Amino acid sequence: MSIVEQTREGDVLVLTIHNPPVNAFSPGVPEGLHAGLDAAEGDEGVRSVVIIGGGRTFIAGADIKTFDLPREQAPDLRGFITRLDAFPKPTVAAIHGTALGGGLEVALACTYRVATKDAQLGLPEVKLGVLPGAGGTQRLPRVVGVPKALEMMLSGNPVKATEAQQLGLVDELVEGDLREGAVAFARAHADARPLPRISERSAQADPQVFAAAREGIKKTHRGQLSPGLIVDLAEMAVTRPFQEGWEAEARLFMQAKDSPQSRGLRHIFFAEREAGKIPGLTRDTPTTEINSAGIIGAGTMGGGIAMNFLNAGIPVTIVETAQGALDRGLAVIRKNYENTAKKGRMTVEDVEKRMALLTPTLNMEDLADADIIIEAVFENMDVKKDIFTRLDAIAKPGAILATNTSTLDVNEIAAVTGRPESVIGLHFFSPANVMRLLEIVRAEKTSDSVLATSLALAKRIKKVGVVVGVCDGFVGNRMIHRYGDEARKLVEEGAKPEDADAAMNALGLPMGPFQMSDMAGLDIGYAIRQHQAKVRGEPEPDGWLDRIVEMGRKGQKTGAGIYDYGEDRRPKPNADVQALIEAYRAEKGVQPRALNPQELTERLVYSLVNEGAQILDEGIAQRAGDIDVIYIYGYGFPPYRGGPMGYADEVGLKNVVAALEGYGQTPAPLLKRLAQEGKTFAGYDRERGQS
Ligand code: T1G
Repeated sequence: MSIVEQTREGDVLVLTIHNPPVNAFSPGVPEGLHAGLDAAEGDEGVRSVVIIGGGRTFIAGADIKTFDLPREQAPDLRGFITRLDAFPKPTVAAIHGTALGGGLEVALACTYRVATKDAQLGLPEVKLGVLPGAGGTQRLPRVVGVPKALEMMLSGNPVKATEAQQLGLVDELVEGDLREGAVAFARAHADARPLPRISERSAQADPQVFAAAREGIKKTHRGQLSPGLIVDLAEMAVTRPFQEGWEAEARLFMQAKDSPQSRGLRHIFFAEREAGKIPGLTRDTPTTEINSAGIIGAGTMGGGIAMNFLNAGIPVTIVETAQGALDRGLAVIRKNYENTAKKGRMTVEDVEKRMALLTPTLNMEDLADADIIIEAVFENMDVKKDIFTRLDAIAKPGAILATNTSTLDVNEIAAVTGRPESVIGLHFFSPANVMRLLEIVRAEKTSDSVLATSLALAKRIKKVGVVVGVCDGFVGNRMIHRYGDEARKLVEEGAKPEDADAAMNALGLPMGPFQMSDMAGLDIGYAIRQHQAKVRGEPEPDGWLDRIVEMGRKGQKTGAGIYDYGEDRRPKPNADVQALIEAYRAEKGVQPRALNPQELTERLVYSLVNEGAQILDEGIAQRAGDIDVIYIYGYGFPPYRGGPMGYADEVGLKNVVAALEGYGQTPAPLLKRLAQEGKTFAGYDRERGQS
């Protein structure tokens, strides 16, 4: 079957696109559509045309995989749209699933648009660091008005077909069979003349709208290129003739597409999808249905984890050791929901529906029938071993036994049970009901079925699941510990904490290393450093940051940590802390020196890259792309920078190695080798069939 199938329905020609999974505008699609238009144009018996997607959706956009093809090899979406816009017979876009990006742009160049009511229409290009490059910036404002068009193009979020109809973006909602409805609509409008063309309309707007949009993106899209270009093009849709805006759009699209930011965002788009692919796991790998969950611990983590299941409609039995702790845990969950309801993001009924799915208990035996049990108690190996020993006797056969540990050895925990194949790590990030990252820690004996079930569960509870191996800190925290070590060293050498934070803020991270430590709680890092020193048989740490904790300054939660925090919770440098740092340097005989933003940025980011390379080499992470996904969703690394490994690829691994060596540091062997071979981390992933 051709990638675009032509079917005559009387005097209507139906062009059906068959390019699974999402009917992207890939090579072959424009050719097939042009052939369809040729057939329609050349046949007097055809009075109108329907364009419809086969399978689950309309065209979901240009084929992102073709962005870096030489121009002459890339599908010519603009050329097709130019022809479609001028086509002499009525054309109808029949939309189901998603009409996104170039897909919506094709629909906008049709005479009419009909859709099923649950279809979604949007221009998400900004999420890829580009802009609607096939007429969207010029046609959408002419249909829905400039404010709505700007909202859609800058957020990248789709609208439902019901709203699209109210906006005039969809001409008719089709109940029942979309194809039949579209053919009937095409037949009924076959004589419409002159053909209504969006490109012939004009758009009006108060110039203030653009000034406000430019102000807004300074906050919502700090440091990004394409949002400003989108505003400029939307303004041209109002102030300039269509053709001029259309041509400017092509130029600015290429500028955005060739930017490091777009390369970073496209890398993350595919990396996020690759992360869910595990060699050996296929669609046939057996999985178990998760219809109930048990959670041990109703503290911050346990409560947050529970909310993810309740939000997905999965009943939860939550266990604590004392009634007070249990009551407090439930109260926090309810409060979180009530706050969300106050913001209008859920109804009071939703709150009650979720709370009704939650069963508190003091008896672990009440977890006997749970399909999955997640332990979320104090980070202590003996406590966890005791719990898993008891769980082994309580949980039903086939139940998944998961630990939420953030660093401890999952193999050691599994070993106390008689069912290590059912044990896995599910490392949620705090706040667990908000952070989307879930590190799925595959222990040596974890079965494929338990792993596949955990990956499916991650999707169901709207988490980005990334499979990692067992080591101290797995992937994210192991790297962040190195990053924290480097940050403390920078201060020892002469930097102010606020300089290091400013360097990371400038790179696009919402928080630098010290802002993050203060938020997490300095005592947590302190305890981890003590634990690691003990495990390694090293002397008790006594760094400047340890001394701050010993002063009782534990971070935001005590209103004072590295910084002071007032009512506005904004970090303010503290003179005593600065004095302690200076005294510490003197005691260690360090002559402080000025460190410029470049050194601060390179040493902080490359500490992540270097540890990431080592983690990759050890097989603790499957892909460099997985590490990037972890840092985007777990640590706020800006997606338009591509994650730490993607950023290193953009800088060039040779330059990263030279910088590390320049700072007297030792590049990880894999990093050194790839740099010497002129390779990239992305290429390394591809070489190993991992992307
Ligand atoms: N191009 C190439 N591959 C795509 C693709 C696309 N546009 N969209 C999805 N895929 C692949 C994806 O990598 C995955 O591959 C499979 O399809 C299923 O995707 C000129 C320039 C449509 C809502 O940004 O938002 O048009 O892993 O897992 O969860 O102005 O895919 O199976 O090998 O995401 O059901 C604009 C991006 C492009 C839409 C479906 N369009 N896609 O979600 O499936 S730029 C987009 C999505 C553009 C024009 C500009 C989602 C989806 P694999 P999936 P899903």
